[in-house]
Amino acid sequence: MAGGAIDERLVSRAIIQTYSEELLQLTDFDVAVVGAGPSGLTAAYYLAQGGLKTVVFERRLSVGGGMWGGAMMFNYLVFQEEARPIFETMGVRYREYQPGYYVAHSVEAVAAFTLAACRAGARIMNLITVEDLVLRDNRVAGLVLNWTAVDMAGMHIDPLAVHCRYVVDATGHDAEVVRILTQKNQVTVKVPGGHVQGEKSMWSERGEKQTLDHSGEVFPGLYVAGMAANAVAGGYRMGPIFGGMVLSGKKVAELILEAHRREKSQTL
Ligand code: 48F
Repeated sequence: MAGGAIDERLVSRAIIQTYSEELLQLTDFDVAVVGAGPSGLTAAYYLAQGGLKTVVFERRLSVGGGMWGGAMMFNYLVFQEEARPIFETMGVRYREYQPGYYVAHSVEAVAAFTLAACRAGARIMNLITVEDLVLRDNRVAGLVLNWTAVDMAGMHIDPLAVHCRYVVDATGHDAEVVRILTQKNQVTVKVPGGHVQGEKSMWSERGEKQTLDHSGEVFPGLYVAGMAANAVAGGYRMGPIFGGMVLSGKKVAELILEAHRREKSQTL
């Protein structure tokens, strides 16, 4: 490049070609994580770290979900002792507030979790909304995607389908993927009641425990993490404590890695 001259056609080609090549790689992969909040980013980090081809689909322009604003826009996160190793792994700086309670800046946390997931090898595709699932033989086999802009504009433009072996619903309070599954297919999921129960009012201690207890597979190939896990099973809201979110993401990643190992050893 001579004297700082910029060829904007080259810039355009670089963007279009690189994105398209990446997209072509993503028609078939191991795990889709829906939602780039704390639970989804954590799951993506551990899944990619474990060697699975992992893609995160995030509807919004920004990743981080409910992490950015802390609580009521006081942008600090609180987490408890059990989650400290995860914040350490992601490289988030924090300080102890009281024994067993830690605080970290929410913007630093979003940046660190996102970078850790990317560096572990997870692909993060923002501006994409998951609007449906692909099912085969009573198992989740992929996702149906559209641009969020198409969705927002209410334009009738058909989506695209991608195939993968496992899906993580990390869509937060609405548990969107599980709702779509049960509403469109008249199937039940593995929680009392068989469908999304919706979260109860706030009780942090119980909510944190329930989130972790309920994180896991709810339908063949479909796992729930974070607030989605809590909402599906009707757990208590836990409010602005983030340990349960990240522990949930890690737990789901470990369950999927284990399931993948089992499946591989059966096919050998
Ligand atoms: O809401 P969110 O941060 O979920 P989370 O990981 O964490 C919850 C906490 O942030 C907080 C809390 C903890 O005390 O209560 O709320 O469970 O992130 C969910 C992400 O999923 C995206 C959404 O934009 C957000 O960034 N999302 C939701 N539905 C879809 C989606 C969809 N259909 N397709 C793609 N992304």
